[in-house]
Amino acid sequence: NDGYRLWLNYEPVRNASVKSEYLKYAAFIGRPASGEIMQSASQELQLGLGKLLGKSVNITNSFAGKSGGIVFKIETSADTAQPVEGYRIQLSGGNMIISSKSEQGILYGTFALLRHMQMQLPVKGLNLASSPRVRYRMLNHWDNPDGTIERGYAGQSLWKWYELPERVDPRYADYARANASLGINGTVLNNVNASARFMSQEYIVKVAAVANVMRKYGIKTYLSVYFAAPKTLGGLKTSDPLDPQVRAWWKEKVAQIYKEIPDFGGFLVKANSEGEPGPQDYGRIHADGANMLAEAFKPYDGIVIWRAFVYKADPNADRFKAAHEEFVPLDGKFDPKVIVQVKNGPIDFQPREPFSPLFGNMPKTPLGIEFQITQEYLGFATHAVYEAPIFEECLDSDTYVNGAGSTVAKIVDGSLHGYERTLIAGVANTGNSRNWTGHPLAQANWYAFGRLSWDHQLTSEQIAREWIALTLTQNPKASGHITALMLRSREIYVDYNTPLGLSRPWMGVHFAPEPWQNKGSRPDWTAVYYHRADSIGLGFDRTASGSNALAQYRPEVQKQWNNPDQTPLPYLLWFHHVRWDKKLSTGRTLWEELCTRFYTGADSVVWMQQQWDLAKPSLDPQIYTDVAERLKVQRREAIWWRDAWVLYLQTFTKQPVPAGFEPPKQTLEEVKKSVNVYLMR
Ligand code: BDP
Repeated sequence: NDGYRLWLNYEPVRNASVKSEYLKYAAFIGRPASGEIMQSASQELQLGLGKLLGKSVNITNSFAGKSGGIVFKIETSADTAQPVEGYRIQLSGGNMIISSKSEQGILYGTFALLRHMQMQLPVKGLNLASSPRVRYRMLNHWDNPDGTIERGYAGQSLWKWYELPERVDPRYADYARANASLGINGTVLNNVNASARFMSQEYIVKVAAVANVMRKYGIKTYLSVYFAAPKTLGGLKTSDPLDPQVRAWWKEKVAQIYKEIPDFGGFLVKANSEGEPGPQDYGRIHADGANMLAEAFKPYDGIVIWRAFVYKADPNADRFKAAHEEFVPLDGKFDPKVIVQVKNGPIDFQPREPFSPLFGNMPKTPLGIEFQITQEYLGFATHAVYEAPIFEECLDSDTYVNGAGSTVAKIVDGSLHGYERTLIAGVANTGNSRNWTGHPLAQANWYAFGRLSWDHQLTSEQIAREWIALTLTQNPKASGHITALMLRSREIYVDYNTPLGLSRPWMGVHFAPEPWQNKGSRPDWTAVYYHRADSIGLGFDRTASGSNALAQYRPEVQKQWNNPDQTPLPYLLWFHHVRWDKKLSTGRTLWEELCTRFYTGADSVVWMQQQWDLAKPSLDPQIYTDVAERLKVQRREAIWWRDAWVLYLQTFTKQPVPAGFEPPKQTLEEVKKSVNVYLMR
């Protein structure tokens, strides 16, 4: 098993009694006359049943009166109140019926049934029904036209622009199958730091060839746009969103795209952020830019997704506050076709962040959430970090904007403010590595993102168990060890990387420890800006005595984080500058607690190795070895992180490593040297 098949392994069902139950419904696949999505569903079912049951099952459209098969049924509003993409699977008249109002729902039901069968669950009383809670469930690829991937650690881009449109890599279809199996229904093919070339006719036809594959699996294709394209590609004098020629250019551009891609999804825009062009270059506001594009989409189904990831180069500002400051005043100013896409936290995909204070504070604007699946800040493709707890923690956070229970999830799924256009996006971790994600366990992050984008009520543990059963093993003991490893992996990483609410101990590479970095072209592009270590203590004061970023939250939330004595330890240094010798709730001083976390974090990687080894007898040898070797790298790098932090912070605390922990074997200068190797050109 080289990991290529992901969670669609379709291993033969070994439990004989379960298998004979399944075989009772394997006489035929009944598919009414249909479009291409239902054809994909029937083909997938045929493939799955073939492998699971070792039987080739025919697809037929003349199944009236027959029994013993699996039948697709399109329902009308009179039959069911379920949302369009929802499905139901039931036994009726000797058949198994997969019903939905849409072909897409049938496809999702088919994958749900295959999941059920892969897990060898019983048929008796089968009644599975599910609907997505969020409308746009999408991956954002940060893939560049030259095949590189920004913050990608699993090889080169899946999209082979130089071969398209004539050669359509078969892998595109497998990518689409994997996503559809989770309910993902949109994909942005190119990096938010976008190239204007995607707006050219040459590239539009390439994109159309990819979209033709995605369409068969109910996935819409989107593009990131370069805001200055009217100038650079169109030859206009300006890209000012209020200029009539610019507006006409975008209208024509969108029309040109729809000619080639009739179901085109829309645009994703990063504007006036990290050097990207945008409406502010012309003295306009974000809403001017977004609304101009929305106008171009008026005749079509497509949407404009405008990112709120902005922070200006102001030496006195707290970056934490930037998005809220810029976007809250724009609430109510966006066209209804615009969704504002907000990163889960206020800074940037850190191992742990409080939820973004934008959630709940723009009630008149649909806010989508953006998570990062690729492990930019989570050890690239060598550290095992199961991300579902990160997603879950944010979605479950209570913003209190409409009283208790106003969770981020309820804002994102539209139920709190009545948004109809709702969105969850994940920055993809895929590449052309044979196993798609580099680290075999990183597949679980793609899986978890997809499952949560469909249903944010699923728990991290449920999803982990499911993924393990589909992908690695169904042996209960082995599954227990791997579940334990996965569920603790994020806290372990946080402990050796950024404990107690530290953040961003990096410069540009986001790989090696650099908490000492104090030189950058702007203050918020240094590490010291974030942790603020000095002879007195550590952490960023964001209370009223500091930047007062806390004021961007509701009083109930402020109360949780305002008082350093009551702030939960995971968030402590996000909001407070704490004295080195302050006693924490654990009974240890800040310095002792930090050391405890750095050391136990790094040592816990050994525990992860043990869990993985205990599962070995039930694992495919190739996957076992791959993960075991990556865990060795993780162990070595966790010690590196620990030593870097401990030695660096000692230059402020002047205190020894607490008793019971062995002081680092290397000096700070030696660690810095070894880090510099990774930063050399
Ligand atoms: C940061 C990445 C950078 C992205 C940026 C973004 O370091 O590469 O371009 O986010 O989201 O995390 O636009």
